[in-house]
Amino acid sequence: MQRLNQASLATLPANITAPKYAPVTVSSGILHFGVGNFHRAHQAMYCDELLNKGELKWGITGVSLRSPDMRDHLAAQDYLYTQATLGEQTQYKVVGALQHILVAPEDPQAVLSEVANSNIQLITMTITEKGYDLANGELNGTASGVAHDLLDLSQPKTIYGYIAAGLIQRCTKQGSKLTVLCCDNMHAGGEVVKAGVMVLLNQHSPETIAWVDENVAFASSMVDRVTPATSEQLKHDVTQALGFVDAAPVAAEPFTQWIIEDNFAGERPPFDRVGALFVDDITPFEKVKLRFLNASHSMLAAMGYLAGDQFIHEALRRSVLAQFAEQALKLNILPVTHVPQGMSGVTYIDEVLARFRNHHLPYAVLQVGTDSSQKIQQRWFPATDDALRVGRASAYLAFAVAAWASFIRKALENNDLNDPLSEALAQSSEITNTDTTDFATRMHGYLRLAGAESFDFYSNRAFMDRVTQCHISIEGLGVEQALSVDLALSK
Ligand code: CS2
Repeated sequence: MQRLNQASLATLPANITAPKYAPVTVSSGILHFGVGNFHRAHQAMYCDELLNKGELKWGITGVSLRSPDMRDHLAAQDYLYTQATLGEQTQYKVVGALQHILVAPEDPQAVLSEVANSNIQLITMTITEKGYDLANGELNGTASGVAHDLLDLSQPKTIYGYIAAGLIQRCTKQGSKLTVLCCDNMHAGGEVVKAGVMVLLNQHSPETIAWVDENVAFASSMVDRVTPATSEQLKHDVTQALGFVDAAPVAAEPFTQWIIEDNFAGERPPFDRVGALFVDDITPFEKVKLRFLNASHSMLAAMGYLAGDQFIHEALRRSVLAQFAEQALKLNILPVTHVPQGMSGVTYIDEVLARFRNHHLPYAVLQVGTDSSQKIQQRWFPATDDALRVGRASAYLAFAVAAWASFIRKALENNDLNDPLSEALAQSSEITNTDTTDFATRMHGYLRLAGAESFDFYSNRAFMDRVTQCHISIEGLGVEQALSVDLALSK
């Protein structure tokens, strides 16, 4: 069978949606770092719709910061790929928004030239939490990439390095204004990126800073669409449906949402024409997403793994876990979380859990469990501090933290842990006895690595004692049984 490419568009079956625009007419106004599945099923879909509406300058040049794999797959099919929407019905759409992919380690200068290119009005990124190299919420100057970029910016290693070095060139050329927009599940991602870029500019080119202040905006956004890793089954199904081989299709749920901080310096792509929302204050939207959707995802991932589930929807079939997730959000997190006007917290929570039940779109607990040391500091810790500060209930959050510690221990034991800190976590795991002090020591070790020391709950004796008790109970009884006997949860 032939490979999907431009020539195949003319002969696709009628039920497959294809680009309405001619690819040669499209130019890239966007440079995107991190061309993974999430980007391809989210932002690229919004761009694809813009292109369909004749907004032809919002094609995307992608940058892979590490692996050439995505470039290799997509270059062989003219950067076209299929997005499968998996719900009650299945829909296939061939997407043409990606124009090209640069692999940064192969040619760092090509990436810098794009950052400096005045046709690029918007730089976006989905590089996952660990891509930001933070420690306790601050730029980690000892992380190898950051340390490298602090010494030498000629061949950057980090997102901060690529943007800073590219901005130095853009400033020298007196290039056009530009917006840098974070599209990861991060609190105040725009500010995080700005802070890192400024550290590097201070070090290497302080004279560029005034130009950046004047010409570059750093913005945040709330992104949402459940997008699993591509399975062999999906490749097979897509190839059957198209009649052409697609080596890199991507599946996603029907739901999609993108709320963008309206803080642009360059031209603002009209994403509001295709369903995105521009808002002045992004913070409440970020909080709601992280504290409800991502928080419960991480809870279900840890607890589902402990119960023996492979997928999130399976964990939700266990009534104790389903009830836990719902109550944790409604009883512990909602009371301390400001929900934007016009939005109902309870409805949002119910809808999120209904989306997670979508069995047409299996989402692996180990995918959510990936990099959990970087995720829970965004998803659970701020709400936990808020609950303790105002004396509200926090028993579910304590149980979740304890379950996470058990998840780390068990995943290490099974060789399942995929985490940038897995070596350090493994060292913290080495306890000889199994009395309460040892359990507590191990758990504190894990939590320190996950950045807990910069949160108040970590020094709250009563809360941490409770976490330890829950951890011991989970280790002894298993997660479901531990939940059923945990009296504090019924209070
Ligand atoms: C998930 C997210 O894998 C994970 O950690 O919680 O990727 C989640 O699916 C998306 O944020 C949904 O928008």
